[in-house]
Amino acid sequence: MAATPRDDLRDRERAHLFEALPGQHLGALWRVYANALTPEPVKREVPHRWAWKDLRPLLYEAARLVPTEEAERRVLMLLNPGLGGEAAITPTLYAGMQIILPGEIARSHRHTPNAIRFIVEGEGAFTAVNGERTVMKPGDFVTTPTWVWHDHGNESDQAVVWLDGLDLPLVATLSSVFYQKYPDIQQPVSRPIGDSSRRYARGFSPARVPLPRHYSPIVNYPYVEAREALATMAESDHPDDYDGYLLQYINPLTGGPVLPTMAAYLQWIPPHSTLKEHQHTSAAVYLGVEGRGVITIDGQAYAWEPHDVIVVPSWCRHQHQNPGDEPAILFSFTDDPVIRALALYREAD
Ligand code: 1HN
Repeated sequence: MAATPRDDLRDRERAHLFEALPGQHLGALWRVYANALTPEPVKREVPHRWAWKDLRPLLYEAARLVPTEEAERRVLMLLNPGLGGEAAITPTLYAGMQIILPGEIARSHRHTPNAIRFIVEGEGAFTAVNGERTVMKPGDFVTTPTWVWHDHGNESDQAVVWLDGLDLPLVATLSSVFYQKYPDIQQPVSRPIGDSSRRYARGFSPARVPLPRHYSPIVNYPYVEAREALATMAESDHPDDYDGYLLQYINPLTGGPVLPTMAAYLQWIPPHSTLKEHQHTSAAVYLGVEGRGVITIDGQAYAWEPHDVIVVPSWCRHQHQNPGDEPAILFSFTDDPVIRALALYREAD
């Protein structure tokens, strides 16, 4: 049908309207509706692997060139290639590799983002959390919850490297980042080594004292203990279809995740196994610990070795494989508690 003069007039008036909107910080929903409401998640973040053999030399070079006096934390951030250089590995999670040399101190501070660490190599550095120092070994899992004073030091004779995981992108999106420096470089030691484990990690908890329950009171979950739990499961249980043997680090006060925003796991993929593929709305950051394996993400295979990091974004189909003769052990942290708290958790196979 030919356009009538009336249609022409309306088109010109519409064009005027659309031009007037941006100047008033207004927008026409109907023109972007299909972008905003998609049948399934549309994401900027992509799957990616950071190979330890490529990352390691750059981290040690950073350690040689930049002292901790210049860098409050000497960290190479793992930047998701889809997120345009934002300090984020997914829209909710941050990850980085931190190195601390013998004699160095990473000064004391506190912030609202929660943090976890998983020790990659080297032994004998400590993290101090609320007056308690914990000396860290490879495979140890350490928590520094929201707003607790924390600093690191290395009184050993070797470099120590760990993976940092934070909920910083989420906390920043929620406009809730607060940060303070401790008045001194290090916080004073006010509790003995092992204090929190002896109080909380053995099936007891001090009674008649108010305890914050939204995060785990345990500072260090030693690798030997987590590995022993997994080996015990692998000896007696049937593996899970998707995750093999999956052990969660828990807050003993609730039985739930260690932190309000992040869950952490150690996982055992049995030798010669191909697990089932699935997808879910929580995102995961994996770190190879022992053995070798493959994570296939949306059809692309990412082989991993110890200390490689692989990100599986939300709603990506993924599948674990261990073609080798030895168990393949992976550490991971996820934003699962956030997704579940908001009733957004979905899973499909
Ligand atoms: C932080 O405080 C640490 O305490 C590591 O070791 C990484 C990344 C962003 C913001 C704060 C640490 C961090 C961080």
